[in-house]
Amino acid sequence: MKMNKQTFAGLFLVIHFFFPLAGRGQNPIIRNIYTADPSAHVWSDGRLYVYPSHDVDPPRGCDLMDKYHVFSTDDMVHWKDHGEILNANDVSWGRKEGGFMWAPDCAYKNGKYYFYFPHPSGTDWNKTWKVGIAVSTQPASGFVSQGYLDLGDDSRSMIDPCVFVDDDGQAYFYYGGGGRCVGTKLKSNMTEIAEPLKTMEGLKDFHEATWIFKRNNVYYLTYADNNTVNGKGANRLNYATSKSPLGPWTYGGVYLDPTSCDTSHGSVVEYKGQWYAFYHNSVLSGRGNLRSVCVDKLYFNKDGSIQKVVQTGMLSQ
Ligand code: FUB
Repeated sequence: MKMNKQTFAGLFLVIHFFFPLAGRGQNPIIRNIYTADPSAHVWSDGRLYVYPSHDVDPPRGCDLMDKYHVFSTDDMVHWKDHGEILNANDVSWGRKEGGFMWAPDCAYKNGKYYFYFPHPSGTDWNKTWKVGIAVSTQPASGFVSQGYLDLGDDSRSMIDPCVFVDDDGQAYFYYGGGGRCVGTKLKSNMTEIAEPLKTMEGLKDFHEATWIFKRNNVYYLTYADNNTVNGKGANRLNYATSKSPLGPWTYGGVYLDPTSCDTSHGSVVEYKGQWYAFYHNSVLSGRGNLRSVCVDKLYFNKDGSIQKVVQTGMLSQ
């Protein structure tokens, strides 16, 4: 079929109206809004979904982060922005001033997607954290805020929930703060913990950003440390391994060097036979609190140890 310029332009607009593209493969992969703290999952429709948090321009620390978008791809090149799935205004129990929608995660069980997000319930945000839950039957729309996990008093300074569903269907919940990472089993309703929270032993210099994945029957726990360079935050991503999802863990080392942000936060996932490390940097904005999600290939050595990720996103600095 022959196309004149007008037909081509019309087709381009129609395609982009129905399939808005957030990025086209080069790091940072998401360029239409600022995003951080990517949690990546592959769901049964064969697409890879990223659940990040959203940095607001101009930033005030991480205070103004007020909503979540979801992104997906089927080729690691073209990224679709599915739009906003949850806003601080939707959270009935949340602090009245809003903001502080920090690093989330999503899990799938029995036909439902469970979206877990840290959010304070009070004005004194740093002492009132809770882990909210929103549920949907779709991976990137229709989420309805449901309340929060009952995690006891300990939870008030804990952030960055991570939910890992093992091959046998058992789900595990993790989060952290104050130098401590804790985890436990979730009940099959995905909204209650089944046992008391347990400290994850064996981690070195844990700060935040827990992520769990499994490879060759080995569990990996990745997290951000407290690293500084010249007195400035320059967190790195570390990993530890275990034969059990709740540890004890054997420290493995740093797999992602500082990314140009003071914070670091990532996830690791296998897609179409290749392992990937998701993380954020600040190369688009030049500002540590206006972050952008990146992805690079991740490689393992024969003994299961993780090779240092080559950050191709840094090339565009
Ligand atoms: O994005 C807000 C907070 O910064 C996250 O919860 C932490 O992991 C850090 O990336």
